[in-house]
Amino acid sequence: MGDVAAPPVSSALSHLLGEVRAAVDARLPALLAADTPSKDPGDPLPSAAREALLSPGKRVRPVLVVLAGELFGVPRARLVDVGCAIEMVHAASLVLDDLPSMDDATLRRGKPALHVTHGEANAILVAVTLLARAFGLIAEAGLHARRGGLPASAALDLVSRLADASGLAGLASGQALDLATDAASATFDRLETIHARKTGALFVASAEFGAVLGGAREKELAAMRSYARNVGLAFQIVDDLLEQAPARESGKSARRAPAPAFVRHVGVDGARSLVAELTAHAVESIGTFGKKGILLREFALLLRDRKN
Ligand code: GRG
Repeated sequence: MGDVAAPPVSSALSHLLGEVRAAVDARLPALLAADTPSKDPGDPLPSAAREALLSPGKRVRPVLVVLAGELFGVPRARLVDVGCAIEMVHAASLVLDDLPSMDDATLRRGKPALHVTHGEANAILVAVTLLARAFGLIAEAGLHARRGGLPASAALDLVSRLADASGLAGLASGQALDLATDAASATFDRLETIHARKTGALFVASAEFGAVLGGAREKELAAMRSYARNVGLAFQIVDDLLEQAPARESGKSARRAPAPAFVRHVGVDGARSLVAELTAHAVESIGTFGKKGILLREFALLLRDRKN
């Protein structure tokens, strides 16, 4: 399968990225605060949770929710909040990933990691809070279908998919396998399983969220899943390539001994070819959508060529 040439980012995608990031950044504080019954100055959790959630991330997963949903004609207003739920699970995973017992990273998004600023116990509690809030806000949308929420059956469907992406088939399992795997002896298959769960699962859930809300048929859902699985894996490998850069560029600094990564297994050139191949597979998966898939295609190429 050949490489896919990178066009410059179209103004349509560039607009969408700007709008979705702004909408997510505007919505996250309100969605989080709904979970804050009182403002007790002695309670460190609300401000720590805000710090973890609102620090400047790329908001890639909510963008994928919107791209997938808009392909099926879902209004953006229906997609942003559920994209924020995915972003909360992602933020929780970053906080946990940085803990001394995990990657032992002191920098995240270019700033001190949450356990450095708020202590380990608060960091764990923030992750639990964000995770609970993510599920809570989707459930609430299902309880308020008539007031701009979601049909209850759709909300349940999303909750179930997010649970799958978080647990024994997703993030938590991927991280446990990652920690249990010796970087030097990791097989290709093991690396694929780790990263499909650690990173791919939330990408898949994001694409599914949009497609499910758009009433996608099973064949269309399968195409979106394949796209997201390939883009997610490629995203992780690019992440590993970027992490080889100094911490001030990648924004993250891990003290843990080398983690299992494709770059170590197949070398830098091999990893770059793998990224190109996975991206080409992703683009092929959405061929079935014809011109409607153009922004998803551009998005895959943009992530392949990203520099941060
Ligand atoms: C929260 C259910 C749950 C489990 C946590 C710790 C853990 C289990 C999983 C670790 C998952 C992890 C950190 C995977 C790496 C994924 C990745 C490529 C992160 C970087 O994502 P970006 O580039 O980050 O989107 P920004 O900062 O832009 O948001």
